[in-house]
Amino acid sequence: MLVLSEKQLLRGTVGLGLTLGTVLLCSHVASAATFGVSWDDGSANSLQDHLDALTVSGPNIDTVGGQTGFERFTNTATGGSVSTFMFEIAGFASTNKFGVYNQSGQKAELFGGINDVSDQALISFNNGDLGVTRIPWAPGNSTGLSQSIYNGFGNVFGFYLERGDGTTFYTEKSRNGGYEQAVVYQGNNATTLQIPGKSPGLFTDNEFIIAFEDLWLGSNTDRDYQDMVIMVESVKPVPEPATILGLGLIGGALTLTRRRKNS
Ligand SMILES: [Ca+2]
Ligand SMILES: [Ca+2]
Ligand SMILES: [Ca+2]
Repeated sequence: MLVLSEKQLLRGTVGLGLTLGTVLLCSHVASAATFGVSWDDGSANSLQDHLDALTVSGPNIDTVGGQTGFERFTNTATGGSVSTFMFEIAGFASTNKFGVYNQSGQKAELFGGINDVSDQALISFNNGDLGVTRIPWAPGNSTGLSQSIYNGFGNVFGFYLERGDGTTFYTEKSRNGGYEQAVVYQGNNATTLQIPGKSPGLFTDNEFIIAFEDLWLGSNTDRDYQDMVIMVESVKPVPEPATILGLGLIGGALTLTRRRKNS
């Protein structure tokens, strides 16, 4: 009879976990968002064009190959996170809103129609409660400083875009009828970006760019993904389904081995 040691079994399941993870990752990449020609004068208005225009040095952000697929996030040790408004190129620009939502769908607005480039929102995570401070900065409008507290919001969240007609899209595909309405890029510690009004700075790996498409992909849409583009820092992606599956397999295998040893 073949008896595997815990170490051998663990090694085997890690391999299996990695294989499954790779398969899931591949299928994920295959289903990554594809871009269409923007209806906002498409020739020089792609998400790629606009990110390139903010790139001071280092490699350009790859809007196709750089998609992470991250859907949900949580806080890091500071208990705070700054979001900076980059750009929005959309017919709905004056009425679109952007914010974070929790697992039960509660929304906390970070930016509204009044906001524009360089404006910032500071999120504070306070042991289950969420505070948001919205700060307008030049260039653009200079009014609208405001603060809100969301009790019991929690600290696991995704990002949403809400249109003036109430239609809302989420970073979680499952909430959009399976369609990817947002693309998410992670900093590479190599590209220096300058958002108008801000000092140039390195796009570090605790920073993410969230770029939304505000027309549903299940219907007529231009898929330009530059309808609302925000940079967020000091947040951490929560484990992807592939990681959870892999850890579950390892945990299950260890329990099985221990039971065998005990009996
Ligand atoms: Ca657009
Ligand atoms: Ca501004
Ligand atoms: Ca669009």
